[in-house]
Amino acid sequence: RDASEQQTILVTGATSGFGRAAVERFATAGWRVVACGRRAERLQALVDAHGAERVHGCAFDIRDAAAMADALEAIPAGFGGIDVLVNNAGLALGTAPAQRADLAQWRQMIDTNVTALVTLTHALLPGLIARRGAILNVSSIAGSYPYPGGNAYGGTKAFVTQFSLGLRSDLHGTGVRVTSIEPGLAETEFTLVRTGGDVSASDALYAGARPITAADIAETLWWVANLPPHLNINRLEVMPVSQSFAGFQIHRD
Ligand code: NDP
Ligand code: 8X3
Repeated sequence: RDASEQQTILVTGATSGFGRAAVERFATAGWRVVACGRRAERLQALVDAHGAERVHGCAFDIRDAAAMADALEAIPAGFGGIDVLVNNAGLALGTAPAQRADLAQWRQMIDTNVTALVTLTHALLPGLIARRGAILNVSSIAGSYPYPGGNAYGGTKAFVTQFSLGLRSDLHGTGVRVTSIEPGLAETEFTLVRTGGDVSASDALYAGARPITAADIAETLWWVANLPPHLNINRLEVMPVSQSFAGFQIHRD
């Protein structure tokens, strides 16, 4: 592909946080963006800000495979095929230890972070291969480093990372690039969602920590997507300087 050719990126979870910042970053730079999420009014705001020829909003619940297929079908022809897929939609629900966790919350995390991600990837793979495109999966440090209360959420992100590496292996020779982006502490609506809307818990977590911002991750996605085509970032772990590692816990009788 000619480097000057306009490209199309599909971003899931585009109504908030990393996804919305990525839409802003790529649309402002002249890419066509397919922006997905449930909150239609937020998608419309992105369309209004950048123009319908630049941003197309797809409002659907990513856990609904039929709605996903309809939304993909409805992408205007003018957007062409998808060159870059950003699998970003996702969530953590709850911080309770496994023995007190809510099974419905576990299932929602798996349905969203894992099942929907593989469903969308499966649907778009033929086109991505034809276009020698790229898949950028938003995983998390929670997929590598366990912490109390991280249980199923960490499990979903370990899946996202390992699935990314497996895709890399399967796509060998196709020219398709695959990256697992693994952010640490980042201030978005993530903690509001995790805590069921507890503003003070969210504010307390980020206070004084200078966390990663949504714009930081949008810039990371931009960098990865615009590398020379012979380079692949396999995994990229990003933390704020304020965050690092702590030790194991030891229980004594
Ligand atoms: P936000 O809560 O700000 O954004 C999450 C996005 O996911 C929203 O746009 C939301 O859209 C979308 N989403 C959630 N459920 C669904 C669904 N069922 N159908 C469609 N879209 C859905 O959080 P972040 O920006 O922080 O999260 C983005 C990704 O980054 C997630 O995968 C998260 O796990 C990951 N991550 C976050 C970190 C952090 O500390 N913030 C660190 C590491 C990774 P809507 O509600 O409109 O449907
Ligand atoms: C979000 C980062 O450490 O809160 O994936 O799980 S963490």
